[in-house]
Amino acid sequence: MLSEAEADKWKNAKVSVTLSMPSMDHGEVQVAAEYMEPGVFVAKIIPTMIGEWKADITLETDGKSSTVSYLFSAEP
Ligand SMILES: [Cu+2]
Repeated sequence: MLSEAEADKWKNAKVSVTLSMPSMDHGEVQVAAEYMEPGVFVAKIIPTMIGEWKADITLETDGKSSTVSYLFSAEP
């Protein structure tokens, strides 16, 4: 079980997802992820093009932020 303080920390965390295409230069799409439960956030984004995309997922909590990047391919 999480303590109340730990649970609050998750509820107050901010998670956002930024999508871009590394091989193209048409900018980024940023979406805030919605809190579901501790450790679980959901963001729904529809890539606008077929091809290789990069998702930068940023977690902000206690004034600190960390980012992880994923590469994925959008297919029809
Ligand atoms: Cu593109």
